[in-house]
Amino acid sequence: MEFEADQITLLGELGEGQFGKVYKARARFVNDYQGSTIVAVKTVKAHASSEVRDDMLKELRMMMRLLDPHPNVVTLLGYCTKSDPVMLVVEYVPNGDLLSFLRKDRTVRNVTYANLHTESRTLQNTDLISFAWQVSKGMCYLASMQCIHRDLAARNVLVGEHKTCKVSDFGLAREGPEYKKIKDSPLPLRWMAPETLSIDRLYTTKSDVWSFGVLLYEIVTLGSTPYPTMTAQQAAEKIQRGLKLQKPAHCTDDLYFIMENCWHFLPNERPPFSELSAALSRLIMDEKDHIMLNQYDEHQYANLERSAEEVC
Ligand code: ACK
Repeated sequence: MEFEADQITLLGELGEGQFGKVYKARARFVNDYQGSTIVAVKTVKAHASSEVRDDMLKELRMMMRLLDPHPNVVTLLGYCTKSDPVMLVVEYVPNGDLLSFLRKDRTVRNVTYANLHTESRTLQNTDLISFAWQVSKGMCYLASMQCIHRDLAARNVLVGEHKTCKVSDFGLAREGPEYKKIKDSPLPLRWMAPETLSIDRLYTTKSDVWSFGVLLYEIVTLGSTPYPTMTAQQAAEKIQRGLKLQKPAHCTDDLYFIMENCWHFLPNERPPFSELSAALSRLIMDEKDHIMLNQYDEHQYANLERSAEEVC
């Protein structure tokens, strides 16, 4: 649905996205509803290059191909291409990105333990496995629509009401089944599969599965940076030579098995998202905790800010 610029009232800045600022906004007449609704509006930077504008339009085109809304994928509500800057109007997801959500829990955890275990305020084992399960369902849907995300990571998942996870940021997404990258641009090296890091830069749904394994690691470690002792370049070189993330001490072998399966060197050996989703739902049903948060040692897991070194 094309919006006129005067149908959108920007209410405040949510943050800086891939292309430019993201705003909370009020939109009139969304989905034939004669009223207004709160939305998120993604804009392109004022003096963005034509390449950045093109990327935003590519994200828009990709989202338009996702015909049915899925509870675990951020829904496109409309766009405003006549305005300057161009705006993408998506559903508003109130609790921010999953990476910050997980890291915030570390702080709450420290405070609540100091205040005699008020566990209800912190994330529990089932919350975390449910996050992973929900993302796997969102990815299952994207894969079924032949959409390769290419930047799946906790920072690109949003958390909604009732701890609902929604896959977001399709800025790098491309139509599948296979996509070969032509030119260099910023790359999320620590999340990338060996075949994507290689000279071929090959992206498939199976390279999204690799990134999903890294996202699982982020969830289990409450948002730590993968391979924190290495620069992104060092990690990239080692991943191509077979390096995998080690099992966090506070997660079960069963859960690590799921993660590790995502990191088969040969893409076709990696499970499809449907299988990952089924395996995670079995863990949710399990009586036992697969992430033993009482044994979680924050000091083992560093949080590095993303930096220019991610760019190659
Ligand atoms: O962690 P955040 O609050 O969640 O900060 C980032 C920022 O914009 C830049 O991406 C937020 N954001 C992005 N898309 C949405 C959305 N659909 N609803 C709410 N916040 C969003 C994101």
